[in-house]
Amino acid sequence: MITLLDYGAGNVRSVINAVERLGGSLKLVTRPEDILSADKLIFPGVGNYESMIQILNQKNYIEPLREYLSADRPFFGICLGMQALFQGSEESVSSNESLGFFKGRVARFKTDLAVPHMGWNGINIKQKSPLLSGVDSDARFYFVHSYHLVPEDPSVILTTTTYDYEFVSAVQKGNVMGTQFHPEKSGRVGLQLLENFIGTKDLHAAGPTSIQGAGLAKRVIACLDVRSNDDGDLVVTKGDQYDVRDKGNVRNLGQPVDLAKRYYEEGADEITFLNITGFRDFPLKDMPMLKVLEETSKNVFVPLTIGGGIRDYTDSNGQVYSALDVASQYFRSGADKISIGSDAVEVALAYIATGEKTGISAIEEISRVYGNQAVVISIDPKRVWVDSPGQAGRHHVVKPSEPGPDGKAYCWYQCTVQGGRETRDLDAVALATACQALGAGEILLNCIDKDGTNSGFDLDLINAVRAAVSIPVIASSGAGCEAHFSEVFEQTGAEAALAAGIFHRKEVPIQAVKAHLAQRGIAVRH
Ligand code: 1PR
Repeated sequence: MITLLDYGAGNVRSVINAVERLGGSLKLVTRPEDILSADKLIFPGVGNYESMIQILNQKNYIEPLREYLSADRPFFGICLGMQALFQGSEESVSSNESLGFFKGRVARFKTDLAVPHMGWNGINIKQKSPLLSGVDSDARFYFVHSYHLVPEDPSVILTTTTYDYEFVSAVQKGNVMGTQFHPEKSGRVGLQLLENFIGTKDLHAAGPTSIQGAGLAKRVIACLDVRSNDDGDLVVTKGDQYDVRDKGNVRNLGQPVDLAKRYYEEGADEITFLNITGFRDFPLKDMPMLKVLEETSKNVFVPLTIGGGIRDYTDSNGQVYSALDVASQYFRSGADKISIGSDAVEVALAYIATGEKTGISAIEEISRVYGNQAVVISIDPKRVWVDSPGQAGRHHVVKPSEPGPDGKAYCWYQCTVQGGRETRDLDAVALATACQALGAGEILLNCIDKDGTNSGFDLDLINAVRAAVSIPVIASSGAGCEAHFSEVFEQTGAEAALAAGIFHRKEVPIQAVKAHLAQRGIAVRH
């Protein structure tokens, strides 16, 4: 029996699903006594260190956890759950006590690379531990974090990982261990690691070793635009420049749960669902979408993002729901990240106008509770062509290699809301910058002009936004062949590339994209 410590934030459903997939039975900690009666304890943590430690203190979990750990009983901390084992974090400003089982602290990444460190990275193994049995040297795991461990005692280091510099990515002392990466989100190899923890009686490491691992991979993401068709069935659809109707009917390219499972099996590094009519239908009434997430997360062990309709909402009875309520429901149903489109534009406009953070916008509230890494901003810009940069006013202008209509040489990228139906006086670079300042952790950068055209990503747009922010950027819209992926990774700093149409229509399999990237010397996860 596995006992799971759920302190109420983040996506514990993924861990539950992974343990159940491995045939394990699971019990949740609901009282401090449950900790001491556990046979094996898993502590998954996502989000903010400070709020995690606060909750552990409020629930009186600190003392029983210390007692459990000091008796060398099997413990597996994931991400924040591992960080809690140390004496404190730069993320925490209060004097709340952490577990202090290991000496050392948790520090923020100091790098010019994008932070959070997000994606599939390798591990350099330093101890012969049964936890890592069956893990190949070229294995990659899913990381998502802005802070990393700085242990005082080098003998507790189980693995390190390189992100600009080498940092400690897993620790172990006796039966107590933890990983910065998320095994429950790391596909087959992650399940192997969890199985090792669950199924191995003696987990003690058998001495030092030195096995060099792989480096960070570029991510290939499959995107599923989901909406109800005219018969009321929830289907995966796909637009041409956001027009999802063909001869008047909503295109139906398959069932969301089936397609997500297919892409997971074919090697997608992440799956993104966009509930494209979420701006007009209240998502918490749209239970099928929550079901889609629940079902998908039972079979798909890579990160899931969900977007559409994340905003404050008042229903017909006057009941008020905050964007945080909507997001929380999505996280409980199996999402690892949420994506905000229309609401982010309105919030950014207000922030730019006043220069003040309200502290209650969707971006701020959700990132405060679930962490920046859980908040993606989906940008839906359209090109506006001008003769000269001066005609674009204060907007960020680029000079694309090909001129636009009527020979106009410059363009800026105007933000839209409601799936491109309305425009706002805001450009994509300004939106991305404002959202980062408000606490967003990643940018999903679409381009309406390119969407569904199979003509390649908009490299000018991606370069402009990438240069303006220090959070990861996902290039999206226009992928038509394998070479478009190498082009975007070779000519821009995008951390990930997303495609929809070519995968749905089976024109280019995900494996073919990855094989092509590997051939070009671009690191990918196989
Ligand atoms: O505004 O917070 O409710 O979120 C709505 C979300 O739905 C936004 O993320 C917005 O991008 C998305 N959306 C709204 N309408 C459409 C539409 O197509 N009519 N889909 C839409 C946008 C997503 C793209 C697409 C890529 C790749 N499509 O990410 O998947 O362009 O396509 P391709 O590879 O076939 O070129 P809110």
